[in-house]
Amino acid sequence: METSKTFPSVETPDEAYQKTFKNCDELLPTLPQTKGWWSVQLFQYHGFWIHIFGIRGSMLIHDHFKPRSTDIVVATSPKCGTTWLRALVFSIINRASFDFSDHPLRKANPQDLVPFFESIIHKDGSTSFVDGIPSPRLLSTHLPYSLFPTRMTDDTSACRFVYICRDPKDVFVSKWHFANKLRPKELPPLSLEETFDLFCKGVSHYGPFWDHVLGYWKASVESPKKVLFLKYEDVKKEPLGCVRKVAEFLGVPFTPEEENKEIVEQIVKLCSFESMSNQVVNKLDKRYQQRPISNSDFFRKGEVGDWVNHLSPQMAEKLDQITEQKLQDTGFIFH
Ligand code: PAP
Repeated sequence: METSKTFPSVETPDEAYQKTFKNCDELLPTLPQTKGWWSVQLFQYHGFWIHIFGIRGSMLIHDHFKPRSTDIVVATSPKCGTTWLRALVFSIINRASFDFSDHPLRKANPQDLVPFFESIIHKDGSTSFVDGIPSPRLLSTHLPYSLFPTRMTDDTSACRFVYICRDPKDVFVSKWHFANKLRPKELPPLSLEETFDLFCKGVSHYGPFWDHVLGYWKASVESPKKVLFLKYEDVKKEPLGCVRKVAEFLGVPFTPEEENKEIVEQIVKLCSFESMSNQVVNKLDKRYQQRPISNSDFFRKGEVGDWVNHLSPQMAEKLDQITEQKLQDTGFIFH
């Protein structure tokens, strides 16, 4: 007893890290729960439906992550263009380091080049892995903006977020296809109608979708130097302009020499759906990857407006109405 008074026990970083795991385990049973679209359970955490991994990741980031001014976080609600934005940001930041004909994006899926933040923060049972990534660190997340600690989101810290959103009708269709791929074969397939109902109620991974979008939208209006807000449809329509905008936002605008060498055009081409979905690495099946999800599952159609092939006019109208209502007085519109 006397000894501990004289020499108060100092927590090692790993002990503190384990404490967060414990706190998370204690918290989970107290949260509202529901079945996810595939096998994982979702918990309602600070207003969002998130699986255990995401909540634990968020708590670890909150308690232990040491941001750097050079950190870049690619943020999305699932199926809004995560894979595409990861590829674009990676190639913008590393454009001087690689030849386009022998580029890392031709050998690796973007998720291996821009790792999932709430997942790698778990790696190796301490923060050593994430601390060891050289600057500038490129990280990807599905976490809502409100779940990041203020040391990352307040204006004084220079770490930046690039967010992409997408028409919820296309997001829903993309998510539904993806969930059916991931769903264990023993379970019946998810019907479009049943899943649509859940999506409208906000019950989907990292949902409600609209709250996720609005969190980043408001932050981008309040802090335009911290959060860049993009739309999938705009990037499809004006990819060159969007790539220039991202580079400028990240403090690495294209020089006249780079423009002359058509570097922007090469980035757009390399990251296009056609190019990426045809790379051998992105055709790999999960059986070869030791992962629950295949690289190929991240490439389906890559189009704007595919919802017309799946949703009835009534379903589309319902989603549009919810969107209009949720976005009322926010200054944000999808189109
Ligand atoms: P994630 O959030 O689960 O990581 P994400 O990459 O956002 O997934 O979603 C995949 C969607 O982006 C798919 O849309 P679809 O189902 O409507 O087809 C996928 O086809 C599309 N996608 C992937 N890569 C690209 C790309 N390079 N350009 C445009 N769309 C893409």
